[in-house]
Amino acid sequence: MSDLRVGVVGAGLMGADHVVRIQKRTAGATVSAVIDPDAPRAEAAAQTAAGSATFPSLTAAIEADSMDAVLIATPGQFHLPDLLVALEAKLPVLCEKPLTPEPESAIKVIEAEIAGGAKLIQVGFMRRFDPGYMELRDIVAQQLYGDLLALRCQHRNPSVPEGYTNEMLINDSVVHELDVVRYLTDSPVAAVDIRYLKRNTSNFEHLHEPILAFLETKSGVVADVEMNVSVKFGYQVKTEAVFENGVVEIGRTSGTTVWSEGRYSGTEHMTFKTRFKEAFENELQCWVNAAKNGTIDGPSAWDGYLVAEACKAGVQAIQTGKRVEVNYLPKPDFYE
Ligand code: ISE
Repeated sequence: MSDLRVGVVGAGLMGADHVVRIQKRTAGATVSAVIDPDAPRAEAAAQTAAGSATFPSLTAAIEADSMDAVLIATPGQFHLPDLLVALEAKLPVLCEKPLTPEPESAIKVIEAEIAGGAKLIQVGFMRRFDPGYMELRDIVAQQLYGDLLALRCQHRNPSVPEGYTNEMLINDSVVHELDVVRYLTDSPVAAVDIRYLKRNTSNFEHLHEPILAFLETKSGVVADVEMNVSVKFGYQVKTEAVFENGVVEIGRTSGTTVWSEGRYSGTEHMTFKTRFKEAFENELQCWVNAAKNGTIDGPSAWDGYLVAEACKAGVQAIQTGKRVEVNYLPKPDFYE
């Protein structure tokens, strides 16, 4: 079978990274188009994928018949129009998280996908492809250590850019836990509560962090998430799962350890690119394999919608300081 020709929309940090990943570390796929209205940026990313063409818009790239599938890696607020264009053209899509920032726009995507009659959209919640999370999900499902009681999550970033806002603590960062907690527990997030921890005054004045986000699943598991975006020492995403008969920890870095001058030290990741390297590669390979058969192999647009509802509740909780329950539409048969 010939290579899947992938068009990458958005040549920023994430898009440029995906171009290299598809080109160099994904079997059966090549980057055929890089789409970005910023021509020099598109050119720079296209340089890493020999033979790829650049386009200012997804519509222009589709008109040139330049691709078999689309990877959307623009910021979330720009996803809706491109998702609708891709669905109209019946192209398989891998859409970086979030599907869309609000439930209302996510519903439009779902309606368009259902109308087209095929599941074409996979959402880029890459943690579902991380070996640690996958193993933990199996342990939970098999009840190896009894029932799961609680999840204690740490999500720590070295720093964030000045444009990062308090709301982004939820819809850009905790968004991952809002998906992965449901993935691990197989139960939807039913309520979100936020506690502000003592403010880290070394961060930008407009940011009040770290926070503790409490995600309560319908099944009664509480996940507390330390969301901290100024730890400086590295990029760390760890989870402790507390069971009736044991505790399981995932995500501890096991890099090289050095003993010297009466001390020993290890290494920590500095970016999500290395912490989730394997997850991104697995995700891309599964998507490419599925896209060749016109289907998906990962979180669907429906999963994207559920997270959008949970994010909306989380943002309300962070703004009001109150616990907010999450309401979901009934699941359409199409996504069963
Ligand atoms: C970023 O957008 C990501 O997706 C990272 O995985 C997350 O750790 C970070 O907090 C976000 O800003």
